[in-house]
Amino acid sequence: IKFIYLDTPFWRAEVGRLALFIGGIEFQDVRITRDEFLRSRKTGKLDDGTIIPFRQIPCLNVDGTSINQTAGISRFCGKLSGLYPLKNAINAALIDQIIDMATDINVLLGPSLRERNEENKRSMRKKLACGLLIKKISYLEELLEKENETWFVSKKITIADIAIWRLLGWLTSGMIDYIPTTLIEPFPYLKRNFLNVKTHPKVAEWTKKTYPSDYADGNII
Ligand SMILES: N[C@@H](CCC(=O)N[C@@H](CS)C(=O)NCC(=O)O)C(=O)O
Repeated sequence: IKFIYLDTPFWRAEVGRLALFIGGIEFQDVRITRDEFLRSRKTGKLDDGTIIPFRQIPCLNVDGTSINQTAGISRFCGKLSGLYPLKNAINAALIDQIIDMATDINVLLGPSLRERNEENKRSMRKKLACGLLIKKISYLEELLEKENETWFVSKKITIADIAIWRLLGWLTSGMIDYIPTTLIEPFPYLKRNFLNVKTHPKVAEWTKKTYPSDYADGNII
């Protein structure tokens, strides 16, 4: 298995990479440069010829077959590693709704990530941070609070928890200007979920071996 993405701990890639790592599944952690990514967007291939079907990343290559789309890749890696149910359809759907919510939240940021005018960017992000973005995050808090739960589904870590951990880590990292690092301060359940993922022994082992010690994993304490 080859897992293809940029050299960053972005949620779209970390869900699959970490699931494989936690499950002890051997894989090649292929981290391409931005230049190679831009070339692949034109050609539909990496420099070594690996196909990128939708010219997007992450991309998984399994025995020569290339697969795009974060949610499907995450499920595939989760199934191999025991972090996504093989038989329990309801729990599977409950995990799916979280992964798709991570996508929705990510997509909310899209326009401001592409905006070049600093003032426009500031006003778009300020609006998000006290509008739709915080609303959607509060719905995630509601899910955990309603069940008085630490984990999103099935009382143990799944790909849903990993996705939200990295997404919130990214949002609160201070790397996205005008999105406050205190964004999830009002949400005790999400904070507990975040810290539980972060301190999970295999997650801690992965971040220690993969990233520098000053890696921006989010400002949640
Ligand atoms: N729907 C895709 C979107 C992935 C995506 O937006 N990836 C970015 C890099 S983080 C990308 O490849 N953008 C180029 C494009 O969408 O054409 C997924 O869920 O994986």
